[in-house]
Parts: sequence; C-alpha cells; structure tokens
Amino acid sequence: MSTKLDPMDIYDIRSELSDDEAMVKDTVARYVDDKVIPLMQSAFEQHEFPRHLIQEVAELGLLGSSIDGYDCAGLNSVSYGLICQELERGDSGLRSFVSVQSSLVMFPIYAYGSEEQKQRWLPAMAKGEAIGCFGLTEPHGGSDPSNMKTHAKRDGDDWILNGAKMWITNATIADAAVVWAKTDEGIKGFIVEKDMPGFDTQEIENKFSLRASVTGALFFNNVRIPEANVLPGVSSLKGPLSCLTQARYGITWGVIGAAQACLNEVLAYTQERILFGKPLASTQTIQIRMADMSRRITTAQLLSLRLGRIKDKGQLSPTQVSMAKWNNCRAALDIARDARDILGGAGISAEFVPIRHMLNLESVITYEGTETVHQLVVGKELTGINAFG
Ligand code: TGC
Ligand code: FAD
Repeated sequence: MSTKLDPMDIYDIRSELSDDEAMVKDTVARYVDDKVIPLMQSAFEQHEFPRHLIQEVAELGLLGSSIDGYDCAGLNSVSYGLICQELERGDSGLRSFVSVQSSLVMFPIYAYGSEEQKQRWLPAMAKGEAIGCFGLTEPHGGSDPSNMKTHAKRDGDDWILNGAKMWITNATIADAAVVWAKTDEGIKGFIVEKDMPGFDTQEIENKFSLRASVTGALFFNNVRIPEANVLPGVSSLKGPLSCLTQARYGITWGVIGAAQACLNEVLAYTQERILFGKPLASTQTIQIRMADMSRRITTAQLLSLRLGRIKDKGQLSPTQVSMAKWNNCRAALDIARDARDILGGAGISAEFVPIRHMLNLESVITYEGTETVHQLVVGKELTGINAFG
C-alpha cells in the first residue's frame, strides 16, 4: 500500500501520539496559524514581544502545562514538547516566553518551593497574571555557572543579595525573578520581586536575534530578601541545572517547529520558481538539499519523541537531553541557513520565514547550554573524564 507521506512527518510520528497528545498539538497548531504567524514578521521587525499573546497562551493552558494542580493543566511531557514545537513554528520568541515561565520559573517553585510560595505564584503564573524570569547567567561567563559571583548573606531573618545577571529572557517584564546566588549554605534560589528596593533591570536592545522576545539584565544592590522568598528545597547547582533539563527538553521539540516552517517555505517556493526553463524543485541539487532537511527533521522528531517517553517514565538522564539539544538545534540552524540560501535574494527578506528563524536559532543554539557544552556533556558520559576545566 502506498499513501502519500506528510512532508512534515515522514515517519508518521502522529500515529505514536495518544488522542490527548494529538489534540494538544492540533489546538496549538491552529492557534499559531491563526494568531501568531500573521503578526510575527512585524513583531520581529519592530523588536517587540507581542504581550497580548501572554493572555492567549494562558487561556489555552500552555503556562506550566506539565504541573499537576495549582490551576495548571497537568499534561505529560510529550504534550509539553508538542506545545513547544507548534509555538516555535511561529517564532522562537513566543516559545522562549513559555519555556521560561513554565520550565525555569514555575518548575523550580513547584519542585523546590514552600507550599506558601506555590500557592502565591503558580496559579497567578498559570493565568499569565504574574510573569517570571530566571537569572543564572552572569556577565563574565554563562557556561560555567558554578563560578557565579552573585551572592547572598544572612542578615537576621532576611538575606542581602548582591550581583548581576545578564541575558535574561523576560527581565524587564517580570513580576518575579528566580535568581540563583552563592551563599555560605550552598547555591540557593531567591524569588526577587520587582518592587524590592535595590533591584533593577535593563533591557538589552539592538539584538539581531530573538527580536520578538524581551531580553535584559538584572542588578541587585543590597536587595533585602525575606526568608519566605528563598526556595527551601535545594542548596546546590543541581537546583538551577535541573530546571535547565526541563527547558532544554522543550527546546529539542521547539526547534523542530522552526525547521518545519523553513522546509515548508522552500517546498512551496521551489515549485513556483522557474529557472533555466524548469521549476527549481525539479533539480537534483535542490531535491537533495530538501531531502536532507527532511531527514534531519525526522531524526530530530524521533529523538524528541523517545526523550519525551523516557521523561514520562521518570528515567531521563541529562546527558540524553544534551544529545538531543545539540542534535536538534544544530539541525534546525543548518536547515534555516540552507533554506535562506535556496530562496536566493528573497531569502534575506523578512517576508519569508527562514531568515527570521535562522537569526532566532543563533540564540537557541547558544542559550540553555551552548553546542560545545552539550558535546562535552556527552563526551564526559562516554569517557568518564570532565573536559570542561
Ligand atoms: P556538575 O559537577 O556536572 O554538576 C553539579 C550538580 O548538578 C547535577 N547536574 C544536573 N542535574 C540536573 N540536570 C542537569 N542538566 C545537570 N547537570 C549536572 C550534577 O549531577 C551535580 O549534582 P551533585 O548532586 O553531584 O552535586 O557541574 P559543573 O559545574 O561541572 O557544570 C557542568 C555544566 C558545564 C554541564 C553546567 O554548568 C552547564 O550546563 N552549563 C551551561 C549553563 C547553561 O545552560 N545556562 C543556561 C542559562 S538559562 C537560559 O539560557 C535560558 S534561555 C531560555 C529561553 O529564553 O528559552
Ligand atoms: P560563554 O560561556 O562566555 O561562552 C563563550 C564561548 O566559549 C561559547 O562558544 C562556548 O561554547 C565556549 N566555551 C565555553 N566553555 C568552553 C570549554 N570548556 N571548552 C570549549 N569552549 C567553551 N540565561 C539565563 O540565565 N536566563 C535566561 O532567561 C537567558 N535567556 C537568554 C536569552 C537569549 C536571547 C540569549 C542569547 C541568552 C540567554 N541566556 C539566559 C544566557 C545563555 O544561557 C548564555 O548566553 C549561554 O549559557 C552561554 O553563556 P555566555 O553567553 O556567557 O558564553
């Protein structure tokens, strides 16, 4: 039996999804087609995150979607991945917003927070009424967070926080920042609220990447933090790194969406573009390049689906996430760059999606651990030797 394969799903990943997972995918896909894609070119050009989308994604239940209770949807990991994939098919900026809110802010409050912190923040964050950001990276070097300079000292019942964080998604629009700092008792997470005296933020302007996303710096000058705002459940680097595992997992799916958007664009364009008397799509070289994109998307889909199933069984190893983050980001970036080239001069216009995805993916391959970091995580797993130092 020969039926036509879906060019975006050559291995029929869809048939591996439960009815609930397929419904989540379709709902988010429709939303992205109707409400996100039409405005992303202009948002990117204007260097502006379309803030009204926060309410829309909240109403769809996409914020903290993996959390059980606290007004969150309690979806499984594969559903969270599919959400990331469909959102990033629109733009990495919107997926970033959802990743940060869900995996880097709501997750640590859920996993390491007190009951009072969970009650206070999680329902509000799920509804999009409170926005969060996650401060780990510092100006002097993000790949090695164990060398962080931001520190906090006990002062009576409070803590005094000093330092700075750099390249922080949502920095200037956040109501609360989950900030990781060194203390005499290990690395702790602090919920820093936007009006706390001594806390300041600054937007990073003139980005060529993730223009439809807010990125900024956080500054702490003797910020007095009550003990009630310290996450009680973790006191080591494992805290922030475990959050990264959640977010990196979502990114492995997200970049598939960006790559699909690029392949979709060149499949249509090369049918219409007539050169040397025939459609560009009929040349061997162009077919090989698009076949290669499809092969890499399919490989990425299989990795992410398998990863999601392992995660849902509670058997995920951070090394497995590193391998997929490395593979899928590299694949998506190469696909976007090649799609840009296949469009010729038109490829430099924002009217076609590849250059926007390509520029966004330059950030995505860097944040949440650079490609080198993930390669060295896999290298360490294979050899038992830590090559970072
Ligand atoms: P190392 O000694 O290996 O580990 C310290 C402790 O942490 C544990 N661990 C992890 N746990 C959960 N998930 C992971 N991915 C983990 N990696 C390590 C580890 O088992 C150990 O536990 P224990 O109990 O023995 O203490 O730490 P290291 O200092 O050697 O660092 C290793 C390295 C380089 C892999 C790590 O520092 C790293 O991942 N660096 C990259 C930093 C990074 O990714 N920063 C991202 C910042 S956030 C961001 O970019 C958000 S963008 C979001 C958006 O907009 O979408
Ligand atoms: P560096 O760590 O200085 O690395 C520079 C280069 O050195 C890289 O190529 C790296 O791979 C290489 N390198 C590092 N170590 C080694 C080694 N041992 N051997 C060989 N090469 C090495 N951070 C947050 O905490 N929260 C956020 O919300 C957040 N959002 C972001 C949003 C955007 C748009 C961007 C661009 C970044 C964001 N980041 C965030 C920061 C991001 O996580 C860091 O940029 C990233 O971890 C890399 O850190 P760095 O930029 O300081 O580069």
